[in-house]
Amino acid sequence: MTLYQPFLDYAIATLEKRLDLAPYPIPEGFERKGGVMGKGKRQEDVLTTSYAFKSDKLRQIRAAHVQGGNSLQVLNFVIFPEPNYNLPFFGGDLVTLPGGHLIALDMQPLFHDDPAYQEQYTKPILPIFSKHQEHLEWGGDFPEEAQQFFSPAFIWTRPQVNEIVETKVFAAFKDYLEAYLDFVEQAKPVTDQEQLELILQAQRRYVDYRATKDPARGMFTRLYGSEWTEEYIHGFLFDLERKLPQLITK
Ligand code: DBV
Repeated sequence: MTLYQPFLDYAIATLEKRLDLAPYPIPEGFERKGGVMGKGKRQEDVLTTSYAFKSDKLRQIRAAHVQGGNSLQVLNFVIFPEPNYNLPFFGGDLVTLPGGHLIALDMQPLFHDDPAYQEQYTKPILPIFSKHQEHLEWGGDFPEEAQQFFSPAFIWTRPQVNEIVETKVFAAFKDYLEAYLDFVEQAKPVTDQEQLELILQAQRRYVDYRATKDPARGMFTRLYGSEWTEEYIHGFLFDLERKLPQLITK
């Protein structure tokens, strides 16, 4: 059992329990990909597996799970709502590298500086945030241009030991996912044309940023080459632009 497998199992079980899930297509060749990292004695087999679902309100729920031994484990788990809901994105980036763990967990807002938006989607989770933040020290610097994509309830931490990931981070992950699904349950479709345009614009900005700045690009390119990597990023991990034609005519 690798470090983030319980997170993935919990997420899928919870989604199945709380939503009417349907499969979301994973392009051929991207469901499962093996590779090798490092050289000689340090050589490690690395396996990347992908998971994807949708529901009536959630356009794409997807996970990328990278398993490459003790010093390379990643679970990147993101939920992209249908663009006729003002729901935030659920964003989890759980990363273990030779230098240690790096954990990002948030409900990433569409509208960063909008008090009404924060009232709706940040205020209700502040108690959960405070409870977990107590056990998870702030992780320090992160890219300034990324700040606009995070909420005031952003959990960002670099735990020193596996045990913190297995206990405190896992507890936060569970609470955030449950709270997110509460938001999904309550969400009502937006019909105002102007609002719809703002939502789509905000979704595109977010997805474009993440596709362009994907911090995993280097790792994937070393493992699987740049052709596979670019297709994985634009055709699966952050695929909104490719799906726009279908969305607009819906
Ligand atoms: N990150 C992804 C995807 C990954 C992934 C799809 C499938 O978006 C993994 C894999 N994240 C990943 C890896 C690293 C990070 C780091 C492998 C380490 C990169 C390295 O050090 O070589 C949050 N993830 C990070 C960092 C941040 C995030 C801030 C540190 C990168 C840095 O300091 O430059 N999550 C990430 C992020 C956003 C987000 C930038 C922006 C909206 O939601």
